[in-house]
Amino acid sequence: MLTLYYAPGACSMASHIVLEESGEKYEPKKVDLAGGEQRSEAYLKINPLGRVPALKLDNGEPLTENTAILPYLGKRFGLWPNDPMAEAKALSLIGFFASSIHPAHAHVGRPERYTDDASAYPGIKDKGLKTFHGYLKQIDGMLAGREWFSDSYSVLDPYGFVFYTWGVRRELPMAELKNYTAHKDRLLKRPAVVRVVENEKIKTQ
Ligand SMILES: N[C@@H](CCC(=O)N[C@@H](CS)C(=O)NCC(=O)O)C(=O)O
Repeated sequence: MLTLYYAPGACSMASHIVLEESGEKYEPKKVDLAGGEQRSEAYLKINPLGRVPALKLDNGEPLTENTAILPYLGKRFGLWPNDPMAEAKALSLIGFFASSIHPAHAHVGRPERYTDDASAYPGIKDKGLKTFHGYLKQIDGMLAGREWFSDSYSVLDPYGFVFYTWGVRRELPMAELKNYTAHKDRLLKRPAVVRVVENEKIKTQ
C-alpha cells in the first residue's frame, strides 16, 4: 500500500487528490510543517530534504519530488499521457510548475530561504508575489480553449489547481483569470477533489 506524507494546503495536495481519486487504499500521513516535523529525525529518513510530499511505495522505499511522484502516480492510475509528444509536454509543464512557479511562491512564504537579512524580506516577498502572479497569468493563457492541461484529465490538473489555491491564499485577483477559474471549477465538480479540499480546509475563492 502507498503512504502519502502531506501537509494541508501544501503542494502535496496534488498527490493527495490523485490518490483519493484512484480508488486504491492508501495511507495519508499528515506532517506538521508549522511545528517543524519535516525536520525531525524520523521524517528526514523519509525525505532528507525535509519537504512534503513524500510517497512511501509498496516496498517501503520513499519517493520524493512532485516531478517524480506525480508521473509515477499518473502511470499507475491511468492519469498520464501515453503518446510520447503528449508525455514530453506533460513533463515540460511539471518542470515549469516545480522549478518556476513553486519557488516564486516560496519567496512569499519562506523569504528566509533567500537571505539572512530580515530587513530584505519585504522586498523578496513583494517580488515573489509579482512573479508568482505573472506565472498564474501564463497558466490562464495556457488553458484558453482547453478543458484540461493535457488532452484529457491527468495529474497535471490537480498540480495546477494547487497554485490556484495559493493565489487565493495570497488574495490575488484570481477571478480575473477566467480560464484558470473555469479549470478550478471543473476540478471542484470531481467528488475526490471536494473531499480533499474539505479535508485540508482549503479556500478555493
Ligand atoms: N521540490 C519539491 C518542493 C517541495 C516543497 O517545497 N514542499 C513544501 C510544501 S509546498 C514543504 O515541504 N515545505 C516545508 C519547509 O520548507 O520546511 C517538490 O516539488 O516536491
